[in-house]
Amino acid sequence: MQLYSLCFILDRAGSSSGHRTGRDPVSIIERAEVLVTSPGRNFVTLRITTSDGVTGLGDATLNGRELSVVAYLQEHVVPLLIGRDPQKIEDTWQYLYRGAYWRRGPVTMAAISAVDIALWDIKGKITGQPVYQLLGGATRVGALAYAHASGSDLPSLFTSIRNHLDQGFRAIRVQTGVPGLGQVYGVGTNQKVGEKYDYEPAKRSTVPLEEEWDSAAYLQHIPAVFEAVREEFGWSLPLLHDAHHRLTPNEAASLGKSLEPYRLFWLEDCTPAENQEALRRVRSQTTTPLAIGEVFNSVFDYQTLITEQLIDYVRSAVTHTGGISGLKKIMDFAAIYQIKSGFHGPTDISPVGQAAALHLDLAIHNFGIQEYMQHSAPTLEVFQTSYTFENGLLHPGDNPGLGVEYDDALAGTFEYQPAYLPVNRLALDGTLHDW
Ligand code: KDG
Ligand code: MG
Repeated sequence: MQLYSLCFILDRAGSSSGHRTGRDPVSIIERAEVLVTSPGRNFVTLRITTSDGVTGLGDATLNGRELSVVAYLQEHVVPLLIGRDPQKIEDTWQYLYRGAYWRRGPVTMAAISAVDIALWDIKGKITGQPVYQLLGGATRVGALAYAHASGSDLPSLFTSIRNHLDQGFRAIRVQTGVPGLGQVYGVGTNQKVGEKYDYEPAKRSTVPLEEEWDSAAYLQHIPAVFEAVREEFGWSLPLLHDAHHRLTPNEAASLGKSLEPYRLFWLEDCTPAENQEALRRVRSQTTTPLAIGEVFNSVFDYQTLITEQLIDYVRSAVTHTGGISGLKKIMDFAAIYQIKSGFHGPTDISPVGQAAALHLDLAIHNFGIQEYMQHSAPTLEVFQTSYTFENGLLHPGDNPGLGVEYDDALAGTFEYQPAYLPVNRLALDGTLHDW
């Protein structure tokens, strides 16, 4: 059963749009539905339908806060869409962002993202072009993807890396357990040869699971892990690592330094970056490349980081930064400072969000790498995608629009289930720690 679905159907053409930005539209937005499904994990999708019957899909999934975006869309965005010209993507973006008074924030920006992505999908279908063509066309043959490999210990980590290399990945994110700690976020346990790694969704429960954390034990352990991985897999394999915002700037600087000998592709989210100036400390101390931004939602979150070149990669998702239009603005700004993309692509970005990222990956010049965590089989039955993964590269396909179809009947069989990301507390004394 689909719990949340809302349609606004217009009865008088153009009556609710009230905007005057050019000629009368050929078609108008007639309906917008907020769809929630949970094929293994929760996804929120916006489907916009025009008066000509063209539909577009947008991803509005905000992990662990899904229903707040549902409400924002249903109560405050969908009524504004009805009667608008579906072709006016930029005007609609500005209308929802600049016109809202309350700007930015993850909920608002996820909602704007969904509208923007759906309108790009519609424009693609109206023009008969894949979205990347509308963004200027391909500037590469495919987007280099990185996989998530992990293990509680070195043998299981190596198995996981081999599994991903066997699948054709040419860049690997490496996460491991930490001696003395129990379950560590992002680390799969006891993987068998050939087994697909998928630590998501975090075990579903109505309150967040609590995990233990110890920064000193982690800082002591990680360099030895990369030394062992380099010894086993050589020096040409791009390796990435995610610190999940858990370190102080000084600890992050120390980790960056200690990882320099292993030549990482990037160190991600080394410290919480609400305080952008804190990255000056890290940057001045290490040449390990830095990636930040999966929790950011606007260009202002990056302003200091980009203008002072404190990072090397923008980690945002299309789904959380105002869609293709929002993230393209950030990437154009970043390009001036030689900062590249590394768009967020875990399984809580829906296949619609992932497809949107791939179109942008193909089109922008300052592409760096694309995260590709691979959705579960049930998710890919609900969201049928045209993107391909070959020889380590992702391609969005050449279907008009984004290239994703949504199976309503199947989606309706997966009911929303409350689920949270875990929180972590210090092993020493239980103090709640940074993500
Ligand atoms: O919703 C949060 C997850 O998407 C995030 O924790 C995964 O850190 C992550 C990553 O790099 O993909
Ligand atoms: Mg991350």
